[in-house]
Amino acid sequence: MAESAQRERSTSFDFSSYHTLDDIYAELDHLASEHSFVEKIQIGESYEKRPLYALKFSTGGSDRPAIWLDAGIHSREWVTQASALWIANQIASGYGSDSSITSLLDKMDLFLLPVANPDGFVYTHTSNRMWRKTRSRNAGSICYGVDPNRNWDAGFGGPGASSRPCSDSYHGPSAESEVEVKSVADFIRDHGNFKAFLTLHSYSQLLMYPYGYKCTRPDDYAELESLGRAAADAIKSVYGTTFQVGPICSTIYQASGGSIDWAYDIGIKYSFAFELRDTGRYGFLLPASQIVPAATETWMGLRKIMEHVLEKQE
Ligand code: INF
Ligand code: ZN
Repeated sequence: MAESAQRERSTSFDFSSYHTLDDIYAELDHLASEHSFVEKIQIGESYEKRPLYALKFSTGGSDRPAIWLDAGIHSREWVTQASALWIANQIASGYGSDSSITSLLDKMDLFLLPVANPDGFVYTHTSNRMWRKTRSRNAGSICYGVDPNRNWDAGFGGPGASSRPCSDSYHGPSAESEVEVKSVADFIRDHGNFKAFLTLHSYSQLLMYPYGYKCTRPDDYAELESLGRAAADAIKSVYGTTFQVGPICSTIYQASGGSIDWAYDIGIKYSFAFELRDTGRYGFLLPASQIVPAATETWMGLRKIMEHVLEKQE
């Protein structure tokens, strides 16, 4: 592993294949070492004591308004961790040459957590490719894990989550019971100046905004809907891939305890969840050949949202 990591560092990272957690973390080190404005930070650690490493992109002051982007909260959704890495490289190499990235980073910080559920991710490599949840032990049950996208303090335990530990949408014993969730929630609360919370899932090709825990429209419905449509148009402009836009509840189903609902309710207006490729042909087993295309089109949508967020700061 160390030898391949070393080789990885000396040669360029292959963004067109899926990687282990160790190789992903080695690439974070590589990006941080190559760029003065990129720093690897530790957000916390997982249930099985793995570090939660994120990249901080910051070209200036300490308390700048910030954008959050995470991937891999559901461990089997491999195209999301891979896309996050590719996007991290785009941002790192784009500062100073790409006008949109440069103007964004001249005014705002960006935090990118490529593997939000490392224990689950390792488990998909070693034991069960289709694992979705965390790997925490559930008292009184033989079943492991909590759905980290049902564990946030937003309509927690309401309709659209299961109270059964063996369910793939088990909400857990209490909100933020999962250390992976609490670590991110604490980080966001402590930072206090996030303007956008963006999270990558797969699959279905959707671009969603709150709410999932209830089926009423958010106060910023009109702005989020029009921004979502603009982002979906940007996605489509690359390869023609169509993303459906709308609130979680009416776009797919009611789902309580989700991350973007929590972010929105603490005041982070620009909270979106992306469901990347595809629509079911390969599903979670998206071929590695589609990583870069999926990441490229997603990045076009993310840029559109980030440009809007920046515009609203100025
Ligand atoms: N998404 C669904 C889920 O059950 C829907 C969703 C997405 C709910 C975003 C809330 C927020 O969590 C996925 N996609 O699992 O991978
Ligand atoms: Zn998911």
